[in-house]
Amino acid sequence: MFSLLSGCFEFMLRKEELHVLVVGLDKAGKTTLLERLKTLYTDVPGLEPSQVVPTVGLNLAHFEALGTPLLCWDVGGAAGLRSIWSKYYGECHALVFCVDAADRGRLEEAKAALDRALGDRDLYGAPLLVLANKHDVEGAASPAELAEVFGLGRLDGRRPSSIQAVTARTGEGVKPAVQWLVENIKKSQRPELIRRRMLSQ
Ligand code: G3D
Ligand code: MG
Repeated sequence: MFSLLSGCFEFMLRKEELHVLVVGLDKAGKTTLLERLKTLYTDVPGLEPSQVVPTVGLNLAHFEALGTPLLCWDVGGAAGLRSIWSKYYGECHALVFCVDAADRGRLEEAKAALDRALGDRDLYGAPLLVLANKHDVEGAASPAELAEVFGLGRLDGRRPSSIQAVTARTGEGVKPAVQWLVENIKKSQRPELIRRRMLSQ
């Protein structure tokens, strides 16, 4: 009886893990970002950028930030793999869309991939964080430029969104981005929505 009660108590006090899906075109820097998250937030350093290889399956980063456990997935971004993204939409609390801001030649392709993702109703209400990665490269597009290209101002008010410059290779800008994610997921209706969906299954 005691173990049952203590088990229930532990369950009630357990901190909810936030699930963040990281997508974007191939070579945008998603895996480098995940490895940087491990280095910044855990005792086990992630891979150095030179050790990162193109993603075929799925990469995971599990860490705690601002007292909150987070699980980030990075799904491959090559054209043939993008159809897999939607399999994870229903389970994620937020979407991170990673962009190679230095590759202006692929911004329209990135916009098309982002538009397709945002049109999926399984992502309803999920906060969107667009990362303008490779900020270290001279001439990389600024967050303001990307916001213009992606038309982020037109998003409906039920989806909190932000666009932030980061350098996944060095970790610059990553901690403020994680802070935005944690704060905005908690403020959003998404945790409650996912909880209800899980209970009804
Ligand atoms: P992906 O997982 O989105 O496909 P990767 O992308 O993490 O594999 O990164 C693709 C390439 O971009 C890698 O270079 C990686 O080092 C580089 N990259 C990632 N983040 C940054 C960054 O912040 N700045 C710069 N300058 N480069 C970055 P290679 O040469 O291995 O292809
Ligand atoms: Mg990858």
